[in-house]
Amino acid sequence: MQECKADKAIYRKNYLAYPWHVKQLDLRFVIAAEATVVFAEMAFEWSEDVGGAREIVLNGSDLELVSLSLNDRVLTENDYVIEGESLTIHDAPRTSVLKTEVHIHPAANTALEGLYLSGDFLLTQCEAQGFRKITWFPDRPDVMTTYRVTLEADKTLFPVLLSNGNEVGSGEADGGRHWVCWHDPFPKPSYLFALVAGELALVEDHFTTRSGRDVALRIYVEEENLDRCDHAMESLINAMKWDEDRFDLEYDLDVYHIIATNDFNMGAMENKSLNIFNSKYVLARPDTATDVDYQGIEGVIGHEYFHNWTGNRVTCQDWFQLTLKEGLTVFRDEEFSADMQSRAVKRIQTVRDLRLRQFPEDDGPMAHAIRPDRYVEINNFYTATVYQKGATIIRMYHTLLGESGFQKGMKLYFERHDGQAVSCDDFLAAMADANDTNLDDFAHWYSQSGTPQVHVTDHYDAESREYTLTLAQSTPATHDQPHKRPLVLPFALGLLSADGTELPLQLKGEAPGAAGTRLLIADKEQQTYTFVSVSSKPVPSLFRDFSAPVKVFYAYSAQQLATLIEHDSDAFVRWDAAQRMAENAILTQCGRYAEGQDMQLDVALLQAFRGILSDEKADPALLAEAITLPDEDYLADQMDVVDVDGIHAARQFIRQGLAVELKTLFDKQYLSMNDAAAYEKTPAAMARRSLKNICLSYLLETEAGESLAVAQLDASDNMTDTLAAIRGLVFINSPLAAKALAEFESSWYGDPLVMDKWFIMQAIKPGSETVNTVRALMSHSVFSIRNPNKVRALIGVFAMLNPTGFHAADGSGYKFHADRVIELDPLNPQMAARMASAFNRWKRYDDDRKTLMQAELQRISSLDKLSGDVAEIVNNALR
Ligand code: 0A1
Ligand code: ZN
Repeated sequence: MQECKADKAIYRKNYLAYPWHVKQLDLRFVIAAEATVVFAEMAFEWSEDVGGAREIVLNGSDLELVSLSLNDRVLTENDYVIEGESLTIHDAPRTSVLKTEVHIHPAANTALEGLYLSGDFLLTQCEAQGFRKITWFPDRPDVMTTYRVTLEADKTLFPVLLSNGNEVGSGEADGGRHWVCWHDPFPKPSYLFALVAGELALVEDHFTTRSGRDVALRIYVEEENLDRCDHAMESLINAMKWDEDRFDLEYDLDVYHIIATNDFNMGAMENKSLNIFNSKYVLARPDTATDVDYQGIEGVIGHEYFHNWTGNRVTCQDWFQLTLKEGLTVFRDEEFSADMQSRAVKRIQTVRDLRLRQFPEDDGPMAHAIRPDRYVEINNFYTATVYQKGATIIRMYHTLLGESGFQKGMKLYFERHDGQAVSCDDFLAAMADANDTNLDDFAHWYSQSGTPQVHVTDHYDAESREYTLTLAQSTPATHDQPHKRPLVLPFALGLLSADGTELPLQLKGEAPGAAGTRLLIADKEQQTYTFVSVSSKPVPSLFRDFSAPVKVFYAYSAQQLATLIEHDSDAFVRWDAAQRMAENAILTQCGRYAEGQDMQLDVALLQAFRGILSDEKADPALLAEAITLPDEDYLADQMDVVDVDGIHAARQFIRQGLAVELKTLFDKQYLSMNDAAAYEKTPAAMARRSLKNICLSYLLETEAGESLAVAQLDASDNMTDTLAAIRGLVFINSPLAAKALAEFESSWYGDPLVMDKWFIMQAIKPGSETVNTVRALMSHSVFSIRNPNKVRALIGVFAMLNPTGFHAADGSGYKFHADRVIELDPLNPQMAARMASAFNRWKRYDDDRKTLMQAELQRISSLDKLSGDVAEIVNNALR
C-alpha cells in the first residue's frame, strides 16, 4: 500500500554521512516468479571518526522479513524497530555481520521497481530506491560496497542468470535447478545492482580496449528480436571507442551486458556491466524503426555506457546531486551524437527540446534548481531540469574553459574521486582547480531555478562608428524562490553588416580584432559593451550556438531576421532566426483569429522560406529543421493566456499558405530527396529522408499531397517513410487514412514497439474527437495500462502532444486523463505521477479551462490512498 508522503519532504541541508562502512554484501536469490527468497549477508564496520550510539539503519519496503541475525544471534522484534521504510538496530557492535532472509513477490509487482516480471523473465530496477524492495539494506548512494551474488533457479524456466560484474562460478543443483555466482569488484551503491533471470537469446560481439582488454559484449533479447540488435551493438562499440578518444576513458570489466525489456518505466538503466533497456532503445530494423529511433538508440546506448565513469565509478553522495551524474552524462551523450552525426543538427534538436520541455518546467509548479533543496518523492525529480538543463550547465563549463580546460577538469575529477560518492561542489572544484580559476559565481547555476531572461538593446552611432549593446538579465520569481540573482552567462556574439558580412568585433580600448564569434561573459544585472570602428549598423547575432540556457529578447526587424537566416555563420542562429520569424507570424495571426479577422500569410516569412527552400547546397537535415514551424506547445508558452484553438488555427493557416505558395519548391525538394535509392542508415540518407518528409507534410496541405503520400507508402522500404505517409494521411483526415491504419495494424499486430507507433498516430490527431478514439483504443487487445510504453504512446501522447484534443473546451480530455491517473496510481505510481504532470500548466489557460482542470486536480488530490508520487505533483499544481 502507498502511504501518504505529502508532508514528508526531505531536505538537502539535513544530509548526514552514513556512519558505517559496509565491507561486503553477499546476496543469494532463490528465484521464482511468484515468490523469490533473498538471503543477504552484510559486514558493517563502524566508521572510527563518528561518535554517538552505534545504530544501524536499513531501508526496506514491501518485504516479508523471515529472519534477521546479528553476529549469528537471531534478533527478535524487541531488538529492532521498524518505522515506515526504516529498520533500526540500536547499539550494534563495532563490527557487525547482519544476515537476513526475506520473501518478495515479483509477479505481483506492477510498479516495475525492485524485482519484477516482464514477459517470461525477471529483472530489477533499483534506481533510485528500488533496492529496498529487494532486501533490507542502507539504500542510499553514498553506501558503496562490493557485491557477490548467487542466483539459483529452475534451469528450464530460467536458463540465463545474470548479475553485475564477472561470473565466478556456476553449477547444477538438485531437481533440475542450477546456480550462477557473480562478483563485481567495483564498490557500488545499491541503485546500480541488477539481476536478470529467464530465457533470453543473445547477440555477441567484442571490443578490445586501447590497453588491450578484450571485452565480451552481449545483448540479450527475446528470441524473435535477434535480428534487431545490430544498430545497438554498433552504437555500443562506437561509444566505447569514442569515450577513449575524446574523454580518455576506458572500460573496466571483461563483460558488458545489455538486456532489452518491453516493461520499463524509463529509457534505460546503467547498472554496472548489466544495463537494462527499454526495448525501444535497443531494437531496430529499417522496416520497424524510424531514423529518430535509430538516433535515439545511439544516444541512449551511449548515455548508459558513459555512466560507467560518470555515475558508476564516481557516483552521487545523495539524490539531490542527481545532476552530477545525469547532467554530465547527457552532455557526454550529446557530444557523442554530435560527433557521430551533424553537430549543428544535434544542437538545434537539443535546444528545441529544452525550450519545449524544460523551459515550461522552470516556469511551472514543479520549478526546481538542477540541484534541488527538497523533495518528497525522488522519482519525481528525474526531470528535464536535472537532465537537460543540467547538461547545458555542463556545456557552459565547456564553453568557458574550452575543450582542453574541460578535459583537464575531468581528469582531476577522476583522480580525486574515483570510487567515491561526491557532490556537485566536488565537480565544480575539480573544474576550477584544474584550470586555476575561480568558479564561485558560476555555482549559482546549481541553486537557482527558473529560466533567465536577457533583454538586449543596442544603439549605433554612425558618426563615431560606435555600437553599444546592452544586456539586462533577470530571472522571474518561481514558486520555490522569490528572489533571483544574476548568473554567469557565456555570451557568444557575432555582428553582421546589413548585407550579411561578418564584422570584426573590437571592444573600446582594444586593438583591432578579427571577424567572427566573440565569447563575452555577462554576469551582471546590466552590462554594456561598446564596439568601435563598426562600419555600419550591425545585425547582432546573439548567444551563438545557444551559449547559455536563457530566453533572449531583442526587437529584431523582419529584415534583420532575414539577414541572419540567410547569412549567419552559426547554424543555430540561422535556425533560431527562422523560428522567431515563424513565431511572430503565427502569433500575429492568432491575434487576428481571436478578433474574428481574416488571417494573412506573412510576406517576410514566405520570402524567407522561399530562400531556405531554394538553397540547394545546404545540409538537407538543416533545411528540414529550418522549415519546421515552432510546436504548438512552444507557441503556447509565448502567450500570457494560452489560446489553444487560435494557435492551432493560425499555425495551420500559415502551414497551408506556405504550402500553396511554395508548392513548386516543396515539390522540387521532395522529388530530389525521394531518389528511389534503397534504404541506407547513413547520416546523409537520414538527412534526405527528414527533408523529404517535412516537404511531404507541407504538400499534404495541397491537393497533390494525398496521392504523393499513398505512392510513398506503397514504395516505402523503411519505417521513417511509412510513418510519415500514414501520419500525414491521418493528420489531413484523408478517407484513405483508415485503410492505411488498418493495414499497418494487421502487418504489425504482434509487434509491441511498432504497435506503439500505431497508437501514437491516432492519439496525436488534432481535434476534440480524438478523446473518443483514445478511449476506444484502450480496449484494443494490444493495449495494457500496465505497460509503460503503451501508456506513454496512447495516454501520454494524447495529454502532452495533442493540445486541441487534451484541451477540448468541454473538458472531456481532462476528465478522461484524470481517470487514467487515478487508474494508474495504485498500479504504477511513477507512471501515474508523470501522467499527472500534464495538468501542471493549468493556470495559463482561460478561466473555463482553468476551472475544469482545477476540478480534475482536486478530484485526484482528494483520493484516499494516493501515492506520494502523485500527491506531490498534484498538490504542487494546486498550490
Ligand atoms: N539513470 C537512468 C534513468 C533511470 C532513472 C530511474 C529509473 O527508474 C525509476 C530508471 C532509469 C538514466 O539516466 O539513464
Ligand atoms: Zn542517465
